[in-house]
Amino acid sequence: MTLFKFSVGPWNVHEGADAFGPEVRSSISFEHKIRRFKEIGFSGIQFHDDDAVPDMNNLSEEQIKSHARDLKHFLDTQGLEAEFVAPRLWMDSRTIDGGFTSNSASDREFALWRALRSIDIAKQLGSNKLVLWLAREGTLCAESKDPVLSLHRLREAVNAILEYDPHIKILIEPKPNEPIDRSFIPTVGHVLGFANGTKDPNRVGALLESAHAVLAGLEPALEMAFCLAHNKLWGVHLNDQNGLRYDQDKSFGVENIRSAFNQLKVLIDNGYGKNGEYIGLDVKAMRTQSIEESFCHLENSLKIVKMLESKVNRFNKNVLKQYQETRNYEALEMYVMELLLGEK
Ligand code: XLS
Ligand code: MG
Repeated sequence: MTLFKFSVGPWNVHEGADAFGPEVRSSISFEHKIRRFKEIGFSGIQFHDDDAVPDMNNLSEEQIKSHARDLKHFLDTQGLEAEFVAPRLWMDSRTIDGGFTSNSASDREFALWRALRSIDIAKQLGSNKLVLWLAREGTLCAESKDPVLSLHRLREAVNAILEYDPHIKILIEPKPNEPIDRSFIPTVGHVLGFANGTKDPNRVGALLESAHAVLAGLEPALEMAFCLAHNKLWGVHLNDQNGLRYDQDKSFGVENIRSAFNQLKVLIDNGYGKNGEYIGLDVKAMRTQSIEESFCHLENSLKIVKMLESKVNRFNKNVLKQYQETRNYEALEMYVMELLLGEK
């Protein structure tokens, strides 16, 4: 039996706003969320920089660090650790047109400032992982940015981040679209290619989110496999997604249980977690959910992970071998179906 460590972010319990309607639940305090996460079975917390240090734009670098130290103390008292910090480069008026790839030099400077402060925060929290979800690093109007220049700008920013701290590892979380129309780094294949052009490719890897791979028309399990084959799968965000629609962040496995099974299978078969990697969940409650039930999607996702983990452990390698030898993949497929449907 594997002993995965699980992580989650405060944004995964939210007030229910979507692109077409305002908030429908009142806010739950940060401390309450963190305590509930622990009770539910999480041991790691994922942070955006301003989840960790609210109002950081108006604080000095020293104040930011000191706030982060207080947070570390709180996490310690709860027996939790910080998995990573990610600069939130999509909410500020200075990142409307992207951060690192904005056409405006002062906007790019702001984006780098936030990334470096995220490292300061991560270090105070005892983490060496910086996640870059490149939310607006792409275009709304295809001709608005020079795509080659933009990738050079992104590389410059990543190099500056690598230089700032010799121990920091950068996990790029790709997504093909939303909130932008087209992303400059849409898949983990792009991440790994891009990593090779940076100053220290050994410190630039990937975080794969299931839904983001589906949005790119790809199979999340194979995207994970691609990174694992390169020793570059440093984080995962398990969730689910109904095809090429808006980003749904559904509970893990609720749309495509076979794909969810294969995601866990590739992680377990390849020893994911042995270097301390977390199984992160990036799921959101439906808008219809009441505030009293606004942690259900997290409990459900964890339960589904564990149920599928036991299916992976029951997957019979001898049966597999036999069907591989006879090339009877119809039988293999039926075996998997029966396993998933509880007949094996
Ligand atoms: C959004 C992303 C985001 C990142 C963290 O689509 O998944 O939640 O995981 O910045
Ligand atoms: Mg994510």
